[in-house]
Amino acid sequence: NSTLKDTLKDLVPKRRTEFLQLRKELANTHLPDNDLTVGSILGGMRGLQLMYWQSSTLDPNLGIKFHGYTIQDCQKLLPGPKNPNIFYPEAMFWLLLTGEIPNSKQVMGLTKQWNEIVISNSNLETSHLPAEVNKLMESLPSTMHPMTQFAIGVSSLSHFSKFRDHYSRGLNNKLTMWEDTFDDVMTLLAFLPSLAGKIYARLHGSSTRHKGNNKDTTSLGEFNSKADWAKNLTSMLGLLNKGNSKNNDEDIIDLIRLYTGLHVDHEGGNVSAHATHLVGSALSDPMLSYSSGLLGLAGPLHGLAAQDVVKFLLETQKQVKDSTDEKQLEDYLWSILNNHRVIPGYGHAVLRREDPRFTAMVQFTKERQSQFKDDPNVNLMLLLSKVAPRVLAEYGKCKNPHPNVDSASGILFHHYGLNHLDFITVIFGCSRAMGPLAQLVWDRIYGLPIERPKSVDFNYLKKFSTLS
Ligand code: AMX
Repeated sequence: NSTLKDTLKDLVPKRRTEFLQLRKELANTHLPDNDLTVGSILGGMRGLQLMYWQSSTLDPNLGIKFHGYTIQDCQKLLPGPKNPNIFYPEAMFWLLLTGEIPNSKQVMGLTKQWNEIVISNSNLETSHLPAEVNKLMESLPSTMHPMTQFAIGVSSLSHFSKFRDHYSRGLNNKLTMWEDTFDDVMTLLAFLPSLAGKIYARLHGSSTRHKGNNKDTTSLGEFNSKADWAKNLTSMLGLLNKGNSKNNDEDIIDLIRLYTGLHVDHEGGNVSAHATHLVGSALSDPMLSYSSGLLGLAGPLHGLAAQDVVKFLLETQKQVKDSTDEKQLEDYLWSILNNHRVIPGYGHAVLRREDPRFTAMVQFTKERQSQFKDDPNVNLMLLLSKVAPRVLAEYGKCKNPHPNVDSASGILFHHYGLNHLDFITVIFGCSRAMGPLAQLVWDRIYGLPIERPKSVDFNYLKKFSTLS
């Protein structure tokens, strides 16, 4: 009379032991007619060149390159506000799609197009979202994780997908469907700041309307049809005019511009990009495709690490008597590792050096030292980036002991008043949309096929091992 779970529980110890034995025994074994080893099939396909990606490649030692341009190149070459090293994310999207560095006029034109999409497709009486999406978002429990709300909001925009509509009516064909994909991608990117603003406002439980009428819960700040995408995102999160004289509005906008410009793409194999590409390969529309990417970004080993890092830093402040003392920090890190937990914000599946995106975020703090010098959490983040690699290298397990992309960003948002830590990954999701969605346009241009790898089962693998 045992239940399904009890039956499974009985099976687990034997099956797990067999599986681990098989994985060890066959690590270097090639299956018939297969160039891959069993080790790579069972090891997350690490390092296998299995995908085509148009816009970016990740060099384990140099970091990400967008059409050959490093992050430093982009900081120098892409149009942005006057402030050094800052560029508009719109400029990065242009580069991702075309491989060309746009000029300022082209970037301003793109911003204008996105803002017009928002204005002309929203019911401005209630929000800067289509009325149906706004209604749906209002119906979600405000306690639901922001990333779940975000993925629901993005998939609901599929209701307005030109690609889906034309496909169902037989109006597009293989040669032209990239254009509908492109138009949907523009719609989706245009609405991301309003959607993020909506979710953030609802987290606060109360909110004000953009025109001062507080019966609606649109966003905590204004949408400005003349502002760039990142400025509107910052504003709609209510991060402007916080009244703290030390924190200049222009700096927080620049942080969001830099962050959302840098996190757009990290070649194709990471979970959010791969999920978008995989789902898109079934000709699901861009909204459904990217919604699946967001659900992957919501995993703690991927994008959620950003919020985990901030929680970890705040917890470290509580647990360690003096967080400026390297020895105390080292001991604390060892206690984490000895409890079989990971140190969030360190390590990477592909990179084998400090993440250049982390370097760029740290550079941002150095350029504004007077603002950050008295923030104990930012100082802890900086000190940990020296201590943790030493500890992780001695620990000896992880292939890359250096800080990754998520190590610095969250605590900088926190510094500027973003106080709902669960929300941090939503900002990552606004940025990450650009790379996988640019790829989706190219998937359609090239007519790439549906992805359908072959899988193998336990009984088949067993034949090649001593378990048979
Ligand atoms: N702390 C403790 N242990 C770590 C570690 C860390 N920061 N990074 C890796 N390890 C461990 C792994 O858990 C693994 O242990 P196991 O053999 O017991 O399973 C071992 O070291 C080998 O791992 P690896 O080959 O170096 O890394 P991976 O490709 O399996 O995983 C990653 C990569 C990012 C998931 C891992 O480094 C990790 O968990 N880091 C902490 C979470 C994090 O910062 N994620 C954000 C990544 C960036 C992003 O996608 N946003």
